[in-house]
Amino acid sequence: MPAAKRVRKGRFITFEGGEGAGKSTQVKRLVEALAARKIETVATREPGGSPNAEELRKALLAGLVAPLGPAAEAMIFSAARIDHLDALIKPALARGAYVVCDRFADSTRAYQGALGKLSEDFIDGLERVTVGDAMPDLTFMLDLPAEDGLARAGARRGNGTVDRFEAEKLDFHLALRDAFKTIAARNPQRCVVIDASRSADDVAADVWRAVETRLLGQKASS
Ligand code: T5A
Repeated sequence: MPAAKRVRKGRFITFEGGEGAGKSTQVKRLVEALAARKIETVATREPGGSPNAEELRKALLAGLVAPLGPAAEAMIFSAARIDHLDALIKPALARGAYVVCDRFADSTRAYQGALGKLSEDFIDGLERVTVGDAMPDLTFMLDLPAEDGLARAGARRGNGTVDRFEAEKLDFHLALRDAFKTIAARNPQRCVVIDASRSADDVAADVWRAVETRLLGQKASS
């Protein structure tokens, strides 16, 4: 007998982009807008989002996995993702909630895949076994010049220490922007590129328009 088709009652939305692009700000804004419509919404983030994945986040952002190379780093980000999906994302979607996540699999494809020079086959395979059919319904790529994003992240951090990825050189962040744009161009049905150099209000308005057009009012798909 064929396996029963998984029914996704909720909707899965992710925000992607470089450092300081405004992802956390927009996750909060979207959650507030959905809550105002009385839609159950779960805000979460990667790496992290579940207790086990938050432990792995500490090691990843402290740079403890970096010496093992980008392939190992991609696998640890993916291990955290498996737990996050099982413990939080899939149960929330199954009960009909909207899940809004700050970074997801596209970050592995951009940071470890494109910037770490891993092969597309490696990343495709890893994504398939990690995420399977749980890819987002809608992904916002917040796009702005790398220098501006790093300046925003720096201003917010104040005198605190930079994490493993913020510490990379400017060339890394310039290439990262291109990597996210490439992902968006290859997945136009899922990804919306938003000019994130504008005010948070303008960005939030574009995000909401896309959510209304692409998700609200549609019937949940399988
Ligand atoms: N990573 C992650 C991988 O390498 N592989 C993976 O698979 C995954 C999942 C996570 C790191 O891990 C890497 C990528 C990352 O380097 P993190 O601490 O979660 O690290 O950091 P980021 O995701 O980069 O998030 P940041 O906190 O740096 O930036 P955000 O969330 O994009 O930006 P936000 O909203 O915090 O805003 C930054 C500042 O700018 C202001 C805010 O008030 C804040 O002060 N701001 C604006 N200012 C002007 N105009 C706007 N429109 C603004 N929007 C926000």
